[in-house]
Amino acid sequence: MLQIAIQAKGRLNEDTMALLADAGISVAGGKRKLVAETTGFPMRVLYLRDDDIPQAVETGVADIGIVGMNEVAEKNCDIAEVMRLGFGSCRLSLAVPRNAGYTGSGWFEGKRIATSYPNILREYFKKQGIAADIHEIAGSVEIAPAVGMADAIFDIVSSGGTLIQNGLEEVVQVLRSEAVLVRNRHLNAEKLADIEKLQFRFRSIVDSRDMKYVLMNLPAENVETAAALLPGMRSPTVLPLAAEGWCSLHVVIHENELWEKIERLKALGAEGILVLALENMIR
Ligand code: PRT
Ligand code: ZN
Repeated sequence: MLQIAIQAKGRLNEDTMALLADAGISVAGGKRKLVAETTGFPMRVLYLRDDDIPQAVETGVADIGIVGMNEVAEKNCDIAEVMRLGFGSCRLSLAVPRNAGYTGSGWFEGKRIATSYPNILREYFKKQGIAADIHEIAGSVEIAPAVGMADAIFDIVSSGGTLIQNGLEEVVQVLRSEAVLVRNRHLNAEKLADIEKLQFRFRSIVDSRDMKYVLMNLPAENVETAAALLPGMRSPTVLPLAAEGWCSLHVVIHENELWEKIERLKALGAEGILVLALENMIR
């Protein structure tokens, strides 16, 4: 049976549990237990700290795991990325005090940088040919410059609010990250087949997340022009209406282009437009 390692508590826990639930997997019991059984898929859940997930997967304590790409990169474990999951987005960035007179990456030469991600930073500075002094600290990295522990920091940024609150300015984005499904590299065929099934469920959930199901009435003569506006779909669904010369068009549109597409469809005579949330898109 597959064993999946997920974050016990923290920023990835809620979205991970929601992804499992959407995939029809319910996890038994409270979070106090280290291991939990599931129904809806032959799988056992192992609750860990996110820092421990890459190694747990590498050593086979867990077969698969859900963790931030930043942790995978930092721990440098020999594990395989199965798929990106579209939540927990953030970046690992260098930030300096706003009044530091930052001039470019050469500024970091000889400076002290506080971080919880020393390996990624060391690698970055090596590539850039910069010799800086990396101070590994476990938490509250953003206050290090203010208390004189460092000249700059290398930390996770999402909205950027924490940096602003601490008088810091993001100057270099080194790594973009999101939650990923990872797996052990040495699994038997049965486990690999189970992972493929799981991936299929996750894929349809992730793909449908930003999509809308749109229905409208449209003059039949404009159906072909409308279909041309909607690339990416094999073909939209067109149903005749009782009213002569009209049809009903059903399409799936990405949230990012929803309003732009709707305006253009309206210009083609679309009426009675309904926009519905899409729960799942199984390809
Ligand atoms: O207890 P455990 O070790 O499991 O958890 P943790 O405390 O080490 O990690 P946790 O729960 O804070 O984060 C888990 C993962 O969430 C990270 O490894 C990232 O992959 C991802 N993630 C996404 C983030 C953020 N966004 C984020 N904003 N992790 C941390 N932050 C921090 C950031 O460092 C800053 O201090 O949140 C603060 C607010 O960020 P702003 O920019 O929005 O102000
Ligand atoms: Zn952690």
